[in-house]
Amino acid sequence: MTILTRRAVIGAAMLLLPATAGAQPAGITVANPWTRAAGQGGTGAGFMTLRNAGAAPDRLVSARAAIARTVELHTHTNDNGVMRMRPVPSIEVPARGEVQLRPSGFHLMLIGLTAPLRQGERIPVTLVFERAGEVQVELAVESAGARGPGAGGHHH
Ligand SMILES: [Cu+2]
Repeated sequence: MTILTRRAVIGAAMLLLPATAGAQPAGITVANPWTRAAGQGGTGAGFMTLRNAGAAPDRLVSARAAIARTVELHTHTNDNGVMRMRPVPSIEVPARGEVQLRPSGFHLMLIGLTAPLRQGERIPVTLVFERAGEVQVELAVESAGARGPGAGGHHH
């Protein structure tokens, strides 16, 4: 019993360290990360605001999530009135500025969900920045038709 407890405490301490180390020197902060409910095997989209407190621009170059086979960076383009998604190699976060990932704009595409995204859950995602390195976020799962963070539950 004592050994089990000690292991649990050490395990929890080790889990906390990378998240803290990744978030602090970054200059990057993330506001309102959210996603929509989606089914297993399908795709999900991740939205958030990326803020850069640093004096140099940074860029989001990749992302990964345990719940998705792969995560791509996408944007939307208006192709003669038809909105289409396409992958982009990176998303720039201007110096002392911010960029929005939102419906009809930049977003994370979670492809090949290994489990459903259920409303009310939080989905851990690792963002990888060119300068800031890895930043951990948790997407709050809103309803399937939600248009913004924290808004999904109020429509029904
Ligand atoms: Cu997409």
